[in-house]
Amino acid sequence: MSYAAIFCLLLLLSATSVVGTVDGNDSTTECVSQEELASVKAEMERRVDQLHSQLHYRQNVTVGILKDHCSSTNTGGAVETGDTVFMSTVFNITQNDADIIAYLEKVNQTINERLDSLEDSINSNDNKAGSFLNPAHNCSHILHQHPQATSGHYWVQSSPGYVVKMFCDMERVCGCDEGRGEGGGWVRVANINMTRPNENCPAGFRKVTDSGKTMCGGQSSRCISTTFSSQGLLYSRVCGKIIGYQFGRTNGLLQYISDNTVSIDTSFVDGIVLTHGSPRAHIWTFVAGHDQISTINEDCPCNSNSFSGTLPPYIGNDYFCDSAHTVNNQPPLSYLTNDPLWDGAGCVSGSCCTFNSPPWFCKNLSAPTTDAIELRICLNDGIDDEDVLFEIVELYVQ
Ligand SMILES: [Ca+2]
Ligand SMILES: [Ca+2]
Repeated sequence: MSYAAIFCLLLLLSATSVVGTVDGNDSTTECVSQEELASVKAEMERRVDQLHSQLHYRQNVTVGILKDHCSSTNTGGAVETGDTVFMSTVFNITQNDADIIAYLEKVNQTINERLDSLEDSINSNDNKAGSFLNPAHNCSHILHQHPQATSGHYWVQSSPGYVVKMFCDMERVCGCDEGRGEGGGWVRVANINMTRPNENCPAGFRKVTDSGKTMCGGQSSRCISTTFSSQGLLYSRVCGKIIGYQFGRTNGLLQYISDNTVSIDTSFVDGIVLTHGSPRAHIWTFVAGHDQISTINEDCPCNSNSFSGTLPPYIGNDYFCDSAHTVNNQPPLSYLTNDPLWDGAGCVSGSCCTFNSPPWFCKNLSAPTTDAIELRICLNDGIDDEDVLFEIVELYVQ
């Protein structure tokens, strides 16, 4: 390989992010295999050594030695000291090609800066679990090996032979665990926060701004879906929260209560449904009840003992239910941004919007899986009549 080609390759290596941070709704998944990693590392180290020795040589070798070298490899033209001599030697070009030499010098400098940076990065993290060169099985593994590890981005092994950088929460993020020894080590797989500037909704979801709130809403009379990959990580627990808003006259679980043949695959609820796998396995449902205080079947099931509906067996008790309406009449057709859904706050007397202690849910799955988590907003009427919107989605697996 020619020096020019090596320099080009080095530039490419140092200028390109070979791996990406995967987080939340970032659909860009860039992985690199262990073999590729080891190969890149070995090549980096070899070239760092090579480049450093070349630079050392360039800086210290005497003009006499260079003259000898050039006279045997070049056309025997006059040589000068320093960089020009080095470049004319290495690239077999004449020192008169000043522009080329200046350009190559610039390239050379850029490569060195980036190699130094890479070298620092490699050396500083070499032996820690969850580092670039020592990826962990999962976040819990890191916490087990380093009980004082703090929350942040770590390298974990995803599908066999591949690693990916993910956010590990080392605290009891969802409050699912009693103590740090047992808790922590959750991998964040979804992180949408519409209060951040320029945050986008997943494809297909309506981006709505009203009363200073930016939200992601559904579509008329159906479920719309997005998925969050586990990056191949095996998990058996899911926790997280969704903070949402209500528009108009949502009807809770009325669709299922009216027709108990309605399956998990259709709009059995006005709300948000989390599932995994195919066929869908239920994780958690976020029900948007009609209002907080009436006792009809379109309100939250826990609002009153007089609730007469049968809940979908596929959701069991794994749900939150909330409404932003606090009066028992026809709510206005507007966005109710003054009272977020599923936050466990703003609950009026008689309401059960604290059922299951929102905002954080914790779910133990029946079996470990690597499935992506699917989020659907489901509505059974038009968005001129009702909508369910989310502002924040945070999901973790362990
Ligand atoms: Ca409805
Ligand atoms: Ca609330």
